[in-house]
Amino acid sequence: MPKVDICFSPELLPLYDLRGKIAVIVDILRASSTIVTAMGEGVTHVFPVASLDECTAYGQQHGCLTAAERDGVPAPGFDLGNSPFGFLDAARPVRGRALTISTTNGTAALRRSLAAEAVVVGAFLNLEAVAAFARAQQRDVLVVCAGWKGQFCLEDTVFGGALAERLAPEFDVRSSDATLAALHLWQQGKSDLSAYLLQSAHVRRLNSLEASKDFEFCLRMDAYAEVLPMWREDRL
Ligand code: 3SL
Repeated sequence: MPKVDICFSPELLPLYDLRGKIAVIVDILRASSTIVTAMGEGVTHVFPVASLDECTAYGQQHGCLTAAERDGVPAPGFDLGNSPFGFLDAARPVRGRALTISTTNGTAALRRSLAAEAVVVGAFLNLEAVAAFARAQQRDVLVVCAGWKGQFCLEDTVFGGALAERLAPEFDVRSSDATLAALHLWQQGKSDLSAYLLQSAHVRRLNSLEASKDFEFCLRMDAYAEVLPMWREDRL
């Protein structure tokens, strides 16, 4: 039976063997939610990159939209920051465009997970798309939480619990303490996810940056239930 495991921080990735597994990269606030939104709104493909210099270079090389964030605020010199609402702005249509994006934690976590058999981007916005892919593949799943600068983040872990709940009982969600813990957190918070996650450090950071509407948006369950950003060669 395939298994669901959860890596609480990219710093812990060296402890995991990604080979043969599906890596689900999750940065609920906000990189994975933003990438799902971008593709749901018609962005053709995404180059997630770790550094701002790479983001500039990819933008020039591919003539694509550029988006970048550092420490929760848009990095200067790019078309967009890391808000999903940047891709919902009728004044700047994104349909048919390609995108390169660099964020503090999310895109770096993805680049560090490329040894997996399949690398997909997960968010509450596309939870069912991720679950359906895992069911179809019947492979072990490792949820890679982007966290914050190497530290644990509640919202990413709670996503892991939500995914585990959807995959049980077809998948083993009981033999990893990390998955058990994530399931407990999800079950604790799911009846009012917004109130539950309001306690998290990242939400406080976003609120202080006046990005609280992003928070509510990123919790919209299955709003893009058909969207599954997946790594292929050099892009999503
Ligand atoms: O760290 C990241 O990748 C970002 O998602 C952080 S923030 O939501 O833009 O603050």
